[in-house]
Amino acid sequence: MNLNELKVCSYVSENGHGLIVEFGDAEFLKMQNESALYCQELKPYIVTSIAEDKMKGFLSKNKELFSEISWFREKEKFNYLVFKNCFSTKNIPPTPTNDCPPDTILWRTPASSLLAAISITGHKVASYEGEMSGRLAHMVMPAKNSEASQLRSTKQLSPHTEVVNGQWAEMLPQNIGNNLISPEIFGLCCLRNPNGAGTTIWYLSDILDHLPYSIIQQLCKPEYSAKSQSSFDYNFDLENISVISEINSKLCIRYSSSKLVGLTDRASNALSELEKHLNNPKFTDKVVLEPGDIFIVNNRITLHGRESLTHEAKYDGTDRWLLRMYGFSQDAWRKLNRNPQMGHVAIV
Ligand SMILES: O=C(O)CCC(=O)C(=O)O
Ligand SMILES: [Fe+2]
Repeated sequence: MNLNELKVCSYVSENGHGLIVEFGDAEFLKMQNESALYCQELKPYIVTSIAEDKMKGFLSKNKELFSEISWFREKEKFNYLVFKNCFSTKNIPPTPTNDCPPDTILWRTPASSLLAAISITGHKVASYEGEMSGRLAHMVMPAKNSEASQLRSTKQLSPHTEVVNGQWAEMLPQNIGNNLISPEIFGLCCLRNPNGAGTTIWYLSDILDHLPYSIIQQLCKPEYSAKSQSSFDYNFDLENISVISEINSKLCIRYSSSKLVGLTDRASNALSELEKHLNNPKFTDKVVLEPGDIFIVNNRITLHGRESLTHEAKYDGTDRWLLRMYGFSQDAWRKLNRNPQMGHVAIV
């Protein structure tokens, strides 16, 4: 293949909420040599810069598209991006059956392209020490380590934002010590999805358009508290927070039906109204990720979940398999209290 001829096309999704970017040949991001040298769990920023340079090389030929991607979160024109055919799916190892990464470097090219895609949108990847031992790439697949993890990894996931109990970085001063900050975006990379299980999505714009103004006002009051999502090893309570806030003239949302509660009757009532809205199939959208896809989601204006995997999980290496990573704005990343040895791991 002559890389100069690599075609990249893009279009807006049917629902108008996503920008789809399709690479003409998935072999463009050859990372075999680099991935033998650098593990993204140990040197993620080196792997990111190599992979990002390659991806940028193709995308930057189309200035308009490149600008759309790099201003994706700030512009809020789209809730999500899908990069299709972003890596080769020829040599994908068997899907792991517990939360640990497979013992092979073959999954590193997909991981590198996820790093590159997050970086091209202007975000730094980072993880939390208190979640899955600080691993950068979270394995998302049916796991059978224990009954609890089996249930958690296969059940239908109701609408949530990632790290609902994290602060919004803009609201914190510098050097904030041990605060948990939530990522502005997150990315999923699909290695396998044999039955086409969908990632469900809900939009803040629909919530603002369809809930009564009095309910939105109530959701803006700091009368809620949130707990850690179940993938965290420890619980961190974040108290007296709002569900919806205006930051720099933009509205944003945090939500989880199980981890976020109202502290007053009026607050709980507003959450019930929001939940009713979210349960309406009319306002539930979904994206079915295919192997080779990367899905980047604006975690401030989008809620996400997942269809159930309970009836399809086989634990035989063929199950659905995604990688998940978090992306932080430069501001948030600078405010994270990071491990001096592992600069990408936030300490809380
Ligand atoms: O499996 C999916 O499609 C989404 C999973 C999810 O919400 C997550 O990993 O945070
Ligand atoms: Fe999630």
